[in-house]
Amino acid sequence: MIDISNRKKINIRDKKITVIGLGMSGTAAAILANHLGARVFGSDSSDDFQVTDNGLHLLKNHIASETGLHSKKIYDADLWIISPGIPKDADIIKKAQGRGIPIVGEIEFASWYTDSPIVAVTGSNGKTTTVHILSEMCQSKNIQSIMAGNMGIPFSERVLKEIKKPKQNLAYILEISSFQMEFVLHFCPKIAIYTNLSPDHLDRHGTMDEYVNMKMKMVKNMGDDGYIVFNADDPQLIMAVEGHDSTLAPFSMMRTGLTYSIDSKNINTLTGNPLLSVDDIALRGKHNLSNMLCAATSSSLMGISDKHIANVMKTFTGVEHRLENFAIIKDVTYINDSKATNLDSVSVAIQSFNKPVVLILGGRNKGADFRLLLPHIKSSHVRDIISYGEAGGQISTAIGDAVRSVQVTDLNSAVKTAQRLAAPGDVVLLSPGCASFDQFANFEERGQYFKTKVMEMMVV
Ligand code: UMA
Ligand code: ADP
Repeated sequence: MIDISNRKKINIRDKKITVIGLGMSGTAAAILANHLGARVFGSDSSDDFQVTDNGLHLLKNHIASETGLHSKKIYDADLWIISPGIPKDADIIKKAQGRGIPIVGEIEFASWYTDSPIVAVTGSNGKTTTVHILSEMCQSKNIQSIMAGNMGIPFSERVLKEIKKPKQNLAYILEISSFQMEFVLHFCPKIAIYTNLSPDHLDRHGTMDEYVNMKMKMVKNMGDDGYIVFNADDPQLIMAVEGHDSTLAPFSMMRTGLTYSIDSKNINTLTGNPLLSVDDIALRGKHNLSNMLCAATSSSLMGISDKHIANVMKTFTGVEHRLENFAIIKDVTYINDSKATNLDSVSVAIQSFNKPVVLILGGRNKGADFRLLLPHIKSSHVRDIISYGEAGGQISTAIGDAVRSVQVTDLNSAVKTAQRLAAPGDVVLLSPGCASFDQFANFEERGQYFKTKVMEMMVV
């Protein structure tokens, strides 16, 4: 076995490493471990096209792998690196633990091989948006910011790049999910950021407490030289960060006396000087204002000037699949919010419109109770709800007769129904509140499909 108790002394050369899961992160971790001289074996129980293709890619890099099963060979290892998609209570994990094999997640593994500062962003919603804003803000004369993590670029891939071409001024802006924190040991960001906390991924974590525990593992190794940037409008977060050794750097939409604060017109600096007018911020929505404050507070800790922060606020226009306004057809506005996979993100989406909304909800439920949406729906301009997919029945039952609703089988039928129900001036909003996996490979594919189906209507 490899002794992983001291991060600085971990040596994987000639050691046997099994990588479990050959998605994006497993594949990148296998290539990094191979580059560092380990004898790597990749294993994935699936034989789908992408996984098989990744196995072939490893083969080209002289890395052995298997797909479609986990054979006994996986236990012949000094260390396991696991992908975020594999839950810590999986049978294979328990067996490996029983045999004394040390297990680390892909983020933990990659973090051993860089000394560049890490800014780690987590939260239930707004992670990807904040990571993108923050990365733009940090990109400056003294810092080259590198995005990675849950936003879709494996950390291992970026670290390997750094190993091959070292640079002095790198800073990693990592998006971190609760899944990625299940197996961390030494991971220690310089700045840890919490955007907000609300129920999510309860199908995996079981309880809200367990979900929050995973999120808080991100700061467990940080000391008094670290900073925790957190949303001070979120009571659960205030409690969660209380008493930590690191310096607390709150951001808030309501409080004053912070690095940045908001009044009715402007975002102001700590000294009370206006940074910019709220109307000059390109990205719409109150939740995005919160994301901006979060990124600005963090950038300021990274030594970025107010002027540069304000410039990014003026020019950043958002990330695809997040309240993406992509078409106006016959005076109906179509919004793709496919990344809204929990109820909190649906709630902020529907509060963002002051026109009648035809809302499309559906997909695979991640353990949410859709009745919690009712008060938000009632206080919004939602006029119709179209539910579809695996969770369609549950959604339809939860909505009852709160607003007009109709259940259909799939997203294609949902688009056609929305087109029929929408009148000029309306908004058709795909903000599904569910995972995509019942009918799509991921939320990106679902969003693209939605946009394609809507655009096809233009030519009919
Ligand atoms: N598998 C096994 N054995 C098992 C169980 C699973 O071999 O017992 C295999 C599966 O067949 C699969 C692989 O393990 O091929 C698991 O891969 P993965 O799901 O970890 O997928 P990756 O492609 O590595 O993507 C992961 C993140 N996926 C998840 O957390 C589910 C990606 O986040 C992330 O972008 C990527 O790493 C980058 O490093 C996606 C996500 O949905 C976008 N994240 C969740 C979210 O944002 O809500 C947390
Ligand atoms: P994450 O990476 O945490 O999933 P994203 O930035 O991808 O966050 O946004 C996911 C969904 O949440 C989108 O529908 C987006 O409109 C919504 N959202 C973004 N920021 C926030 C926020 N601060 N609070 C609530 N919802 C948000």
